[in-house]
Amino acid sequence: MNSSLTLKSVKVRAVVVPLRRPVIAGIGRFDHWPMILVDVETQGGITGHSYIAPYRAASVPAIVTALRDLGDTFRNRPLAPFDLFDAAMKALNVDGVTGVSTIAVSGLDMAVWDALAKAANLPLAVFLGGTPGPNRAYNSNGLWRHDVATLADEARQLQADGGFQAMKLRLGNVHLKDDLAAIRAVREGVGAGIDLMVDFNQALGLGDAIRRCHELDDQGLYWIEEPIAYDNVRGYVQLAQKVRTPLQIGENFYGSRDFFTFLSAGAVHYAMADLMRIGGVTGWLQTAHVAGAAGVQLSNHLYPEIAAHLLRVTPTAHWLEWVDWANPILADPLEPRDGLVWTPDRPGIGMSWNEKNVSKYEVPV
Ligand code: SMN
Ligand code: MG
Repeated sequence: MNSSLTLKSVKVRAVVVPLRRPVIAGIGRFDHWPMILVDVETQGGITGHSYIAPYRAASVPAIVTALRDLGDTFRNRPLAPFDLFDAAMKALNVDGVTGVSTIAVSGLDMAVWDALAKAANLPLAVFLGGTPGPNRAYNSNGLWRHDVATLADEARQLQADGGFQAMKLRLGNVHLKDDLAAIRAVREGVGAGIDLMVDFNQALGLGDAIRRCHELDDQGLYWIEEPIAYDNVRGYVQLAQKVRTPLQIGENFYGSRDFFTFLSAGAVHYAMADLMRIGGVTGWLQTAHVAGAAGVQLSNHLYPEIAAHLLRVTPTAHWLEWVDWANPILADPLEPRDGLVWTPDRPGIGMSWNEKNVSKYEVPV
């Protein structure tokens, strides 16, 4: 083994960047976007980068502590992501294999894969056996549960900002008429031809969800996302049997086993994986191959910079969720064109920090 490909140290910093449009959804309101920046330094001098966006600023210290501990634990270990993933999950087993444990392991894992692909001088997608190329994307940068009067304009902006023909609207109003008004406003803004996904962010109880999904079934929606609590397997099984519009779930799955649990119960139409919860690149690959075997189409949740590589090696790759929230701290942000996000033709994930802005937004941890 090339001894330069060993882990020397893990540097962890935190930033809080402003959001152009506050995130307002069934799970809460977020005005700023905290991110933990992970730099895995290797003996050979190559540094791998990743970031974790844990929504809540108050959650940052716990994840940073876990990441620093993983860095100390695996100092001088070979940069072998499968082995590190396995050892790290086992080490954190006593804290439970969801939540902070998986989030920290995911951050380490993505940066390790980045360093390895950089050592091979290949974009991550190529390192993993695929090709760089276009990913069909929907714009998720807005259409939160704001005042309905703002939605048509915002939809037009989302369409223009990258040539998108698909976008996601957040629903979960108390009354059906308000959800219908929101759908109507978006279509007034950008026409009926776009693919419109809707996301309830777990806002409904099971009975209300059955009712609301039926009421929306003739709206021509592309998918209905997370109508009920994310971990209600039995509820999703019942919904999956009853609704005509495909359901989308998975952004809150912790690890590939959660996906397998929902899949084998018959709860999944479409699936998505969030890189900080699914287990980074390693967890994504495990999940993607189970999804491939099942023929279930897989999208990403957030982290478009990494998804632009991983969807290229996903047998049932579906949509790339485009958000630009990390752009302020990135040196080379991705630029969607014609509704497509291309894999960057740079070694590794192809993501480096805009250090000037990192200093500007850095918070102590
Ligand atoms: C979402 C909610 C909250 C923060 C980020 C993203 C949403 C989505 O569930 O699927 O985009
Ligand atoms: Mg969602």
